Amino acid sequence: MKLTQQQKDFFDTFGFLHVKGALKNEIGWITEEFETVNRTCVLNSDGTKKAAIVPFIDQSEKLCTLLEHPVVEGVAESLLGEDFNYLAGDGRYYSGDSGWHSDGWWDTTSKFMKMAFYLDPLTRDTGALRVVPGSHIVADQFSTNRGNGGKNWNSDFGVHGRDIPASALETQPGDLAIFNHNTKHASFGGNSKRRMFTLNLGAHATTPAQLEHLKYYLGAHIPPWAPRTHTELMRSTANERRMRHLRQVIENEGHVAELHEKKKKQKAQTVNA
Ligand SMILES: O=C(O)CCC(=O)C(=O)O
Repeated sequence: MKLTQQQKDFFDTFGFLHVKGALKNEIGWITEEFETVNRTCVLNSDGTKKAAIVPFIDQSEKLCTLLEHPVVEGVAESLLGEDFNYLAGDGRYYSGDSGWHSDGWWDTTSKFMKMAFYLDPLTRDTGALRVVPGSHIVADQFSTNRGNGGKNWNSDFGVHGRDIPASALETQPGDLAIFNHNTKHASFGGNSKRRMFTLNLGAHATTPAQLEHLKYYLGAHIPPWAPRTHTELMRSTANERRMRHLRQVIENEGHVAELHEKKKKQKAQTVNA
């Protein structure tokens, strides 16, 4: 599935895109796999409950195939180019509101985005993803993770976060909700078991600056308990088509284990000081 030029222009201009019904015919097995992963993978190694499972689709052989699914791959290629990178993603039962934030902040050198799958029908006031159109654009009001000189969008504008002017992506299961990592997003009024999972995706890095961004991204996103971006399952079951979206990440994540080790040591030093 390829997006139209209008859809691509919409995404570049407003920083998000709602592709309705794209995976409507597949949503049965996708939801079943979501539930299975959550049933079998809910505890951290210390026995506490996980808030989110990262990476998510990597836990299920069937969900791994989403990366080469003609709809997912076609939509991602339309927005990021052919050899886009798969940068993991999370899955969880969201509970309640999630406040306004960006998923990091990137200048125009690199393009990173999130593709979100919401598995229940959602409306503006029952947890649908809200986005501030155009807030991905590099401008003083939006840059930095909080934006506008460090303002907290949930409290510093004199209105409740739910009254910040925004578009709501009122999704049905099978829709794709896609947004640039810079785009300010939030949700309000969701119940205690709002099911969703995401794919983080980035354009293939072709310049030294983009490669540096990719390495920085991996260092910041790979959780300390998983010094690799993808699971063994994701990699060992990959066909050549999927490998196109894994290879550049595999080649550029070598520094992350060392980075985690360094952070661990720094933390221990701070505790012992
Ligand atoms: O659905 C939500 O409440 C917010 C999702 C979100 O913040 C994210 O996936 O980055």
